[in-house]
Order: sequence, then C-alpha cells, then structure tokens
Amino acid sequence: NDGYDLWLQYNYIQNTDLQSEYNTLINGIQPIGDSETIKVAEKELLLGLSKMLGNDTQLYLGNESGNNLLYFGSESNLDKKILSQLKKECAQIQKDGFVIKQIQVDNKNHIVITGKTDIGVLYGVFRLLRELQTHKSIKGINIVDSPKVDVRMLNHWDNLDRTVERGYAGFSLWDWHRLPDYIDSRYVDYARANASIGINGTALTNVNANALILTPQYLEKVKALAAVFRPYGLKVYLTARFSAPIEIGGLKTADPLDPEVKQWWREKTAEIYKSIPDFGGYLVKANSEGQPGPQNYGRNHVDGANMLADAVAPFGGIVMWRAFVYSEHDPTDRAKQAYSEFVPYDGQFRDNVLIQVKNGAIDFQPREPFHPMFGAMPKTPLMMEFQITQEYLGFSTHLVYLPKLYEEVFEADTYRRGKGSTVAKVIDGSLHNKKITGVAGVTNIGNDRNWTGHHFLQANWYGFGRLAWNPHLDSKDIAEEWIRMTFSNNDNFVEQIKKMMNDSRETVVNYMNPYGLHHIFDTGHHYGPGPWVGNLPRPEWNPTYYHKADENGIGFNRTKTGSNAIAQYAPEVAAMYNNISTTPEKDLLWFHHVSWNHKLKNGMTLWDGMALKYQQGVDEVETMINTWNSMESLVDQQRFKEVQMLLNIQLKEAKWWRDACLLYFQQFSKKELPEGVEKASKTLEEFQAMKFPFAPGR
Ligand code: BDP
Repeated sequence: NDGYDLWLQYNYIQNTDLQSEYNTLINGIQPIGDSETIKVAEKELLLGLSKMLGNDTQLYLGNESGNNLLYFGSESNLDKKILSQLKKECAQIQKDGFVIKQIQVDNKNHIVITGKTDIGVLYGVFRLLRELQTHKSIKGINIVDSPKVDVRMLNHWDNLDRTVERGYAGFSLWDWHRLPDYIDSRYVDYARANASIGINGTALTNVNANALILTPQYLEKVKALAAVFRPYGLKVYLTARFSAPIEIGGLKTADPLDPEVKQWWREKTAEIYKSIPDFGGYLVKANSEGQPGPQNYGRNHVDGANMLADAVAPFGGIVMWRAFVYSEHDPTDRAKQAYSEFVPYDGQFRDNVLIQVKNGAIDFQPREPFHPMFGAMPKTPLMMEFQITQEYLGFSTHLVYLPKLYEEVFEADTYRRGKGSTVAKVIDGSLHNKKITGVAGVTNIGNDRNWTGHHFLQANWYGFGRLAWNPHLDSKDIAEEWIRMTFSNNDNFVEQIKKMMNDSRETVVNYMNPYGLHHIFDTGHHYGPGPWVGNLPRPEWNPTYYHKADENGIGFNRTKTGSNAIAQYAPEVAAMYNNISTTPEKDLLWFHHVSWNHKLKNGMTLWDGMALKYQQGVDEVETMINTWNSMESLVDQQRFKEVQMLLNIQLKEAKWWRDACLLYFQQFSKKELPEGVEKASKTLEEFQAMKFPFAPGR
C-alpha cells in the first residue's frame, strides 16, 4: 500500500455481522437525476460498496426486488412519497448540507441521501461511505449535516514551473506544460478527496503570484482543470498579481483608482468568466514581502480590494485579500502590524471581500496566540488562513497532527462580545452575523505518490477539511475517523495511534518552541534551529528579534511596558496577557521577557523548565517510535516502514533542536543543564556551521 488512496481505502469489511447488515440494508443503488455530480456520486458508491462488501458492481445496478434501495438525488428530483418522509430533516439543512435517512415506502425499506443541491447529495454519499468505512451501524440511519462555513478552500503555493513554495511533498500537481490536452487522472482523485471532506475551492497558484496565469495561454489550462473539478463541487480561484495590468496588459500603472486599470481588470475578469462560468474569484497578497499592491500608488487596501471586488461582483465572485503584511518601516513589533493596517478600515470593504488572516500574528509558528484581528472587525468578514504544509514544523518529515493546533485556535476566546466569543464563532460568522464566511489552508500536497510526503500528514489535509466544514468539531474524533478509514478499525490500533497523533502537536512545540518561543528557525528555508541568527537586513527577519535572550532572561515583552501588542486584544484578554501570573505558561515568552530564575508553576526556574521541555519533546518522539513499532503486525509493510524511517529522522531532528537551542541559550543563562537533560552531541559552533543550501520548499 503506497498510500495513494488516502482515506478512501474502502478496505474489505471482515466483520461478518457488519457485512450482513450492510448487505441487507443496501441491496441496490438508485441515482435520481443525471447531472455530472450524480454520476460521480454513483461511481464512488459503486467503488466503495463493491470494495468494502466484496460484491460485483453489477449487483447494485440491477435490483429487481425493489427493496432496500439506496436512493440519492436532490430534493427537487425526489418522488413526492419519499420527500414527504424527509420534510423535517430537509428543513434543517442549508446550502450544501445533506440528509441520510432510512425510510419506508409502500412497505419497503430504503435509505435516501438528499440535499438542496447535487453537491450536497455527493457530500452525503461520501458521508455514508464513511459510516461503512468506520464500521458504524446504519440501522435506522438518520444523519443531518450542513457546512457551517461557505468557502472551504485549499491554497496552493504552486509556481508555474511546478516548484512549490514551502512544499515538501514533491512538485506541483498541476502539469501546466501538458495542460489543457493532457488530463492527469490524479486531478480527478484530487477532486474526489476534496469532495469527500467538503472542500469546495482551490486557489491553484502561489500568493507570490505570476501574472502569466491570467494570460489566455494559461487560462485555457485553468479551464481544463476547472472542468475536471466541477462535478465535485470544487471551484477554481486564482492569485491576482496586483501589477498584472502593467506586466501583461501593457498599461503604465496598476493604480487601483485609475479608470484604465479598473477597466483592464473588468475585462480580464469577464474573459475568465466566459470560459469558467463558476470561477470563484481572486486571492491577493499585496504590499507584503515585496509583492506589488495599492500602496505603491499611494492607495490603500480598501482601494485595491474593492477595485477587484467590483470586477468579480457581476459574476458572483469574491476577493480574498490577505492581511499578512508587515512593513519594514514599523520599528516596534511585527506582531502588531496587520491589526494596525487593517482594523481601521472595518466597514469599508465591499460585501464580496473577505480579509484572509493567518491564525496568529507572526507566521504559522508551532504555537501562536490567536491573531488579535479575529473579532476586531465586526463589519468585515474575516477568513481563517491555516498552514497545512509544515514550513515551521519539521517539513513533511515530522509527524505532527495539526487539527489539534487548528482546534486550539478555534476555541480561543476573543471576548469581543463577552465570554464565549470564540474564534470559531468569528469564522463561522455567528458572532457578528456575517453574510459570507471562509477558511483557507495552505496545502501540503505535491506529486509524491502518497500526496503529502508522509502518510500521517494526509490526516492534516483530512482534518483541515473537516474543521473547515465545521470549526466546532473535536480534533480527536477527526483523528479517529481518519485512522479507521486510512489504516485500520482495530480498536487497539485506533486508541494508541489516536493518542500518538493527539499528543504530537505538543511534542513538536516542546522540542522546537517551548513556553511561547517563536521564529527561531534558520534563515530562509526554515529548516532546523537558528536562534543565533541576527544579521539579516530587516530586524524582524532575525530570530534574535523574537527571543531577545540576554543575561537577564528571554522573551518578547509585548505588555504595556513593552510593545503593548496586548492592547490589540479585548480588555479581558489584554489584562490576562499583560500580567505574567495570568498569562498561560504556553504563551509566556510570547508576551513577556522573563528572568532565567522566574519560578514556573511547577516550582522550577524558567531555565530548568525550558531545558526539560526540550528533553521532554525528544522523549515523546521516542514514545511515538515505540508506539509505532508495536503496531507492525497491524499495518502493511510499505507504510509501516516509511513511517518508521520518518519517525527516526524526527527523533534525530528533535535532538538537534534541543541541543542547538540549549547550547545557544546557555550562553546567556550561564546555568548548568538540569538533571535528566542529555548532553549535546556537537558544539554550538558545529551546529551554527550546518548549512542547507538545497533545503526544499523555497
Ligand atoms: C511565509 C513564508 C513565505 C510566504 C509568506 C506568505 O515564509 O514563503 O510567501 O509566508 O504567507 O510564511 O505570504
């Protein structure tokens, strides 16, 4: 098993009770409607049922008895007799939601999957297949579910030359050179996988955009991809390079208030919609890290975003304008910049603009407090941006179950409308009654055979999709679903692997960035530790800027006596973070510069506690290895071996992090390592001399 089939393994069900239950209750399938979407739903059912139940697909097509049929089709196509039994459930679903219900018609038992749209039906089909894959009983089944978020999308940071920025699973899936004529079957499997978890959008190109994607030559290729994705409910979005009117349009300016520029974008957009009528819209990185934007012309984010929003509005499109900005001219604290630049514009963006905000204020660190913008713009839809690819989490080598991180962010309380104003409620729109909502994930997918470079990191794609569908889900439950579908339904395996996945996020924090440390990665590629780096041209690119270690202590003072970044949070949250004794220790060094002798809650000094956290991280990777090794008999050889090798690399690298960081910080603390922390295997100088000119992902 090379992992290509992801969580859609559809393994044969050995359990005879379940076999007979499923075989009794699903005797044949009956599509209702003939759209492309209903056709792919039928195909998926035939594949899943025949593999799991060991039957010939023909069996499902020629059911003569008319009993125990599985009907699937949208409400408007259902027979009145059937529909009358689903009234209550159908009233509860919204948008692309679905109902799966066992009913009786004319004394015959049937299961019906329906929704308002055929896409909803397809989601229901995948849900039923999941019930079987995870060995749930379907007797009397009655499931009603709807997505809580409108736009659930992947962001590919894929370049036109097929390299992937921050990609660690091979090259881009999009074979631009051979498109549009050559359709890789993988495009279909990509769409299936996304539909199976409710993802309904994909931005194909890097946010550090190339204007060429908007030329006719490339749009024809995009059109071909959109055609493959359409039946699966997956809309295509593109990144819009702000200076495109100059680069490919021959204009002298890209000033968003210039009539010719506006006209150019209107025409370009109309051209796109002509060939891709369901095109989703634009994702834009502007005036960030050297990307062009409205500020180049003395304009602001509102001018830029609204200009594009007006171009897509006639077609129902949206603009996702990213808030990842930090200017080199603001000397105080990078963590404050996005908030300062965007919050004053609340209420000024068009209705079809979403501001896409990273989960934390710096940059996808192993742990960050939630971004202060969440909840702070009541009149503007804010879209969540998570990173699924592990730029700062050991690339695709380290086993880190990210839904745990996503859940922590969603559960954080902004207090913007009193206690219980969680980030999840900001994102699902319920806190401020938003008309449009979204969640984006920077994908970890490439053309590696197993898609994500590490079998376990498929779970991050899966879990991202599940949480985008419903940000209130429990990450442990998601892990369990994924394990059962991807590996095994063996209860012991499920329990132990679930625990391993669940703990893995805290483990990486422990061996990389304990107690709120952040951005101490080596330069550029971000592979491995580089806390010593302090000579880069922009201050906020340097790890030393973030940890501020000196003989007095370590950490970034963001309280009132420091950068006062805490003031960007609601008063309750600000007060909590301003005070060292109420700041959760996991965020300690994010908000405070703390003495090496500071007493932690466990009675240890900060230095001892920190050193022991690094050690704990290493020990936990050893535990992961032991857990995995004990599961050998329950996993196919290929996946077992590949995961085992990766875990061994993870252990090596966890030790590297521990040793390099502790040796470096020890120069300032001037203290011995506490008992229990292993001695470093190299000197600090040796660690500092390690260079990785060809580290992937840049
Ligand atoms: C940083 C990455 C960089 C991205 C940037 C972004 O290092 O490659 O272009 O974020 O999100 O995390 O725009």
